Amino acid sequence: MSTQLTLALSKGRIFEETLPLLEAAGIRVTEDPEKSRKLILATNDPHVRVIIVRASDVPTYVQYGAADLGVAGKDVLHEHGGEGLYQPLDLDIAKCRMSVAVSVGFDYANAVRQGARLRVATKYTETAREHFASKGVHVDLIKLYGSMELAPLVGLSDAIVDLVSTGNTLIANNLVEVEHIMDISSRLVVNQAALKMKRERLQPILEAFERATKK
Ligand code: PRT
Ligand code: MG
Repeated sequence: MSTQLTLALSKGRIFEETLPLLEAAGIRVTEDPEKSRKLILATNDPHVRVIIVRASDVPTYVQYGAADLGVAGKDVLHEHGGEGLYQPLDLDIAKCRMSVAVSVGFDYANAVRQGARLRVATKYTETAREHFASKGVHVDLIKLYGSMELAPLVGLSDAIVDLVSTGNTLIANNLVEVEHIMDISSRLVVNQAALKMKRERLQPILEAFERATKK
């Protein structure tokens, strides 16, 4: 069986937190993405390679079959929509929460009560749209690609929708969390065609990940 498997990961926390799961499947990545500029990394298993892509691009690579499997946050999957993806496992890694935050001193509850139209800056426009629609809050969404925390400080928006982990970034920028939208962790995603065509190669990895996740 000469089938190759390609695993899509993003640098940073997802890569770091996926390593122990790979280890449980007997797979060791033999290069460090923080040191190497290579985007395709070899492993000790000649049938498995790792590609390094932006976190928000992982579902796209897997959807189109350029990667057979990948690891992506629920935040990213929710925005992508999950088309063409099989999501067999919540890996319980890279955990955080998605929240609404405003500047200290902005009376969010009152603004909502008064039916004010809120300007909300976020990278997560789909999730934000759904959240505010479900609450009946009228919003103008402003799409940003990073550093959402800055938006309320310079008057770009009244609120942000962003990920919060320790809460230190909010504190450092005089922001407060006013609503919890959802808990976030990362999931294993598998290309639906690969699941059928490469089942023999994929199955042991899925099983090892599942065992390691339950520990
Ligand atoms: O950084 P880049 O623009 O390339 O992409 P990315 O930010 O999407 O990737 P990365 O690697 O930073 O995050 C990958 C995944 O990790 C995300 O999709 C989430 O599912 C998950 N994750 C877990 C987080 C965090 N925790 C997190 N704290 N992603 C981002 N953050 C950021 C957050 O956006 C905020 O700016 O960290 C800051 C808040 O952290 P605290 O600890 O100060 O609250
Ligand atoms: Mg980041």
